[in-house]
Amino acid sequence: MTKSSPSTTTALPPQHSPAPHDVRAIADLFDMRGDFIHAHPYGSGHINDTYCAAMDQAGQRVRYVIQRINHMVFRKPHELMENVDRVTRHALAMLKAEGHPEAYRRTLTCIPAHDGTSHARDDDGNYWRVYPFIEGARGHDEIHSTEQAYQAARAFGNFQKLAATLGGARLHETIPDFHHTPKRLAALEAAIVRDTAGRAAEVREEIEFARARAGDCAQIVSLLENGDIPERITHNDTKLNNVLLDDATAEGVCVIDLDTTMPGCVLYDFGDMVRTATPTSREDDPDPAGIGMQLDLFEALLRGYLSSADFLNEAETEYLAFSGKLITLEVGIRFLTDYLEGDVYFKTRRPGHNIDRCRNQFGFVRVLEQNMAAMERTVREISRQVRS
Ligand code: ADP
Ligand code: GN1
Ligand code: MG
Repeated sequence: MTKSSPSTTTALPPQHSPAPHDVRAIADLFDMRGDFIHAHPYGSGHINDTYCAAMDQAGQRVRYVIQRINHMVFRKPHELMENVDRVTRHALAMLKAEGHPEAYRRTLTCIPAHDGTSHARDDDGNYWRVYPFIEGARGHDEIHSTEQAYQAARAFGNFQKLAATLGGARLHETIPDFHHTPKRLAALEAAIVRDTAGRAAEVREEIEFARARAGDCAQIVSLLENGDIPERITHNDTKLNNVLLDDATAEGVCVIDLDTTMPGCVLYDFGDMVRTATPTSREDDPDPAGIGMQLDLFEALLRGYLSSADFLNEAETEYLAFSGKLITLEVGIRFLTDYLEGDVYFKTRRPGHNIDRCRNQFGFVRVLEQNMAAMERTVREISRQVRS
């Protein structure tokens, strides 16, 4: 079964977005080698402010992504951009070394600011960066075929494989403890106590749902702590719309949104693919009652991921099925926490958006629990096939 309604990323600005920025003035801070034509808000990311800008370069129209880094979320933008710069330069060097004919379409590359650095600050203290717009490909909020699932997962696996060859110092942790699920649960408990927005009483059921799964929250973190699972460089935000698939062939062309690329655990990356690619409803569907899980897409993700991520150890392989449930639980906990805190972290486009998202995620956790045995069987079968 595949999803029916076509949907790619939308261009709607979020409800509480700041007044539109003067993107022409921002473009002027960078070495764009062109004349500004226009820009509009772009994509459906929950964190940064993203614009698609058209420039005239000596008579040729060229598009760029101009992005404001959300520095309330990423408290050290310099460190973040140092990571992005290192990872993207490394990717470009590898692509060029293998003689790839479209190296600049296969990785993000930073357009330098006039001082040669990879980002610039505006007069309001905002941090900005510019990437070439990857043409002929797009990020999807939902997918429609097993081929798309396979290709997306293969691209994220390739990204991890490439990151493993990055030399030099350990990458900065752009958000400390980003996937420390027990600490996410502790943050929820603290938000319940503060009850800043006076909403705790209306979400008792969701709070109990999360508390009942405290044991699950600790699972991967303890395997990391006891060394059964190694630390690797991971992407940490592998939702489906963070990989651009070729419009014509569905091939995973470019992994984007590198803000959380840092030391982590591969399972959270695979899990987030499961969370975003296999449900039958969207992340913010307010009615999770009818939500289902598409096992054929799970199998395709697995095949795609294992086709490139050929370095997994036994424990990593064993927890692939569980990882989808864990990150769905974690993201649901984060939406619930943000709802209690008055919607300060994730962009929201309507009142109650975060609690709708939370209910959807928790609904999907239940569905994954019901499907766990089948998913584990699939992992055993496919990993045996891939290894032999
Ligand atoms: P956020 O952190 O807010 O999710 P992203 O970096 O994921 O921001 O960008 C938001 C959206 O913009 C993406 O989902 C994708 O659709 C689009 N996008 C980002 N970078 C590019 C790019 N270089 N080329 C084409 N589209 C892009
Ligand atoms: C955010 O930036 P975006 O929209 O790709 C969030 C992820 C969540 C996701 C939930 C830095 O991802 O961690 O899983 O929303 N990114 C950050 O959709 O918090
Ligand atoms: Mg994104």
